[in-house]
Amino acid sequence: MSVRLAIIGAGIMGADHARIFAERLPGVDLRVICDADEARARKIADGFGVKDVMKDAAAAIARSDIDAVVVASPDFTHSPLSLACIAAGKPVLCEKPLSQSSQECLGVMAAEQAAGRKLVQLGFMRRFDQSYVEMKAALDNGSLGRALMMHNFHRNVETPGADFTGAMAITNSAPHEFDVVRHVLGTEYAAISAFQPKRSDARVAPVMMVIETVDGQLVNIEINNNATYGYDVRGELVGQKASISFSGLAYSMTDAALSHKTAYAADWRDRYAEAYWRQNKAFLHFVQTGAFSATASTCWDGYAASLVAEAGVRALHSGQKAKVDMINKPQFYCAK
Ligand code: ISE
Repeated sequence: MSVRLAIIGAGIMGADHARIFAERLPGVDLRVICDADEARARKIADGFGVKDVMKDAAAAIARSDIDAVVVASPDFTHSPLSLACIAAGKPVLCEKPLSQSSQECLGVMAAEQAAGRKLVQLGFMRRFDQSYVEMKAALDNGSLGRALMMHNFHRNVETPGADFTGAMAITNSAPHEFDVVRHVLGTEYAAISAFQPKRSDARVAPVMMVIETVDGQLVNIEINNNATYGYDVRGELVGQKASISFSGLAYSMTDAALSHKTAYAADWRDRYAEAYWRQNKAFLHFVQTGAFSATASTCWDGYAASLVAEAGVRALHSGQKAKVDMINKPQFYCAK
């Protein structure tokens, strides 16, 4: 039986999810594209042979011929729409972040626990990227020894708008690192510091963060939303015995004029194409079998990312190290 799917949000990520489900994942009947801007929804629907477009997300979620939902609308809608999916008993693949408010994340966690089963898979796709898969495996199989430090660079060509701020680098971009670093290290965070260098123009400067884990490891994260030259994500995990690192993906290299060149992706969709596909495949499997992926992020992970982001913004604004005070992990989220 095909999974009858609705996608809410017809922006960059809604379009990308539609393409992945329509072209790369058999077993999906993509029925509805929903967006407040109907013309935008229609454009995607026509591109992938989807019959229905809708403007009302709640009505799309409630449809009796929809089994599962993808939420790819603006960040502030993620948590209310996830709550609507939980109330309807429908699995949802919700784009990151679950919410920019840890309090709101707790509300979604409470609703999910009351429903008695996991329904929200959070779209932190980097967990499925081969670079992090290999990094985690190297740590888990003991070849690195104890993890000491993890270095992370995350650079975008430019901000989506001129109103992008340093705080937004922490709440919108850094959650990928906040999530995947916890996942790779298998730990939680204790404190965060955040700083910005000065640019010579009015564009938002990079944000440099240092996180201390509860196990005494150090993690640094550079978010540069105006790197200009390309989409570039790098990482290195330094262990007591060895270190493992990764940089961009390159399928080809050009040697010419006394130089050696590889290209950068323009944004995250190309760089993480395989990770998105693996993530969405895991979601489909979850909808079909009820088995929640052991790799995927839950609402608990969404809460953890949002809590450290809030502390990061406090640290950036105050210039002081901020503590990350988590609630105890509910038993519900302990076994996947
Ligand atoms: C964007 O919202 C994403 O989620 C991308 O994956 C990330 O690389 C980018 O920095 C964010 O702004």
